[in-house]
Amino acid sequence: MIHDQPPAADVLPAKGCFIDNRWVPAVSGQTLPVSAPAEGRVFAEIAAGGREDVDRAVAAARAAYETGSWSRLSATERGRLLSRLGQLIEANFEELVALEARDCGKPLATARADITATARYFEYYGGAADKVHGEQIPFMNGYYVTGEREPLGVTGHVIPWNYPAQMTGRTLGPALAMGNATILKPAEDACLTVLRIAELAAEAGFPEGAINVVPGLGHEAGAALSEHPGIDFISFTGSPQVGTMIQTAAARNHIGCVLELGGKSPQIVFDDADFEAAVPVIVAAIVQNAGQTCSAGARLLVQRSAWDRLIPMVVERFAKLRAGKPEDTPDLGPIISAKQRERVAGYIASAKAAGLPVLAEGAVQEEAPEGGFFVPPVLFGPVPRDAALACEEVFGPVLSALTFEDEADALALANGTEYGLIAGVWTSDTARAVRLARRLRVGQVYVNAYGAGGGVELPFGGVKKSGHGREKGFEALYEFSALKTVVIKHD
Ligand code: TXE
Repeated sequence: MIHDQPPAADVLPAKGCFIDNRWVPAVSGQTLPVSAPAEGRVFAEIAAGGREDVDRAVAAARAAYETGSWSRLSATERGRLLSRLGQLIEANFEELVALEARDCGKPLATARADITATARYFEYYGGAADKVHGEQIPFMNGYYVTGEREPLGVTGHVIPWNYPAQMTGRTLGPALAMGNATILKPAEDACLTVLRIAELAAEAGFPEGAINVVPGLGHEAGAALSEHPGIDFISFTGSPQVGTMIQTAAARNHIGCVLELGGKSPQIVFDDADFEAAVPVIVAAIVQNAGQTCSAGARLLVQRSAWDRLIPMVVERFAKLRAGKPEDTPDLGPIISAKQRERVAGYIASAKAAGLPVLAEGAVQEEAPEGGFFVPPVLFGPVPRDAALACEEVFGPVLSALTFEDEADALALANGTEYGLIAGVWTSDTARAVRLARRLRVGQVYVNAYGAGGGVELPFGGVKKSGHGREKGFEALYEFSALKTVVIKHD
């Protein structure tokens, strides 16, 4: 739905596209409505950016890169600006929390954790900017050889709606730290904090063109950015289907990309595990952000000999879960949109129709607004290995419990989906934990813990259909830079 009429009085008006540190309306003059998921009604509008807006943003970033207004600032100066942005995010904490909670429907506690992490991303990459050292390479006598890390140039970033603020810090932080000029296409379903962070970046003193944001639809602004011949690299987080398009476009332009495409991550529980410690983490890892987390622990793999002891503990906790609106301290919020709610509810309905046993079902709080996009959380089990719920990403609060016999079976089951993002192993046998950590085909393994993506410092990304490349941690600084070898003959 595209608007070209002024918004209603209680609807936040569109700010525009953020190009060269200024808000400019989309060239088309059109806007998009944004719904508050807990209320099920439009509460804001954003610019409907398109091809021409992306052209302008790429030109602005290219200028910041080529003139050196951004790319040739010293690494220390870039780091200071990133740290200042982190401080401004903290200074505007409550405003950003309220905006993120309303835009995504997240419980306030989750929004607080998200904005804290967002500030931390800028702080971390601010500190890291001048600590990426080159190297000196031993070579033939008479030669002095160095390997130097250079920015890639102009980087494109397409992010989803599940963690708009965090994802902005995660992807822009390392790209900017290395001296790239950036264009971000946030998701049309939720991006108000992203737009606010762009304003704060201008306030922090980032030069024009270093950070540009073009909101809009995926097949318009997103496609225009990913296909643009003026970008040098693209980072994408979203669905595997769109990931394929992004990588295809990148291949046509002969540029690199990093893709983070979700998962069906397992929590593997052996009969020697500490169940008391495991159960709260297992439940939290599927209801965090209403299950709309790429690294949600969506498969609970339970050793057959542990099933009768573990499952009642999970059921007891799961049945108490309540979905509700951000202010009512619910265990989980709504799904992001009517479309995504249909998708999640569709998985639940098909599983029930196929006769999959429901072990526990949570509820929606009575105070939750009528039109909100709520789905009560459901625990299914035992789920057959070939069921859709055992293999496909639902992206909602649906936990599938499956059984396994022994370590070899657990490994085969855990590695047996098309995805490979993260995994949790619960056991008191350290040798077994190490063997599994080495053999699980994923990007992160947690032992007796589960991080749902983990901290800012931990490199993150997948294998197989979960994508490739790494963001977060120091590794992202290498992802957003290129190594240049310089050979100097001195004798
Ligand atoms: O994703 P899309 P959707 C998975 C999850 C979810 C499913 C669909 O399983 O149920 O994907 O979600 C932009 N060219 N994940 O439809 O469409 C879009 O505007 C360029 C997992 O929301 O991939 C948005 O900014 N860009 C995931 C971003 O891509 C395009 C998080 C993601 O949207 C585009 C989200 C195009 N042609 C969904 N089409 C994770 N890994 O965390 C869309 N976009």
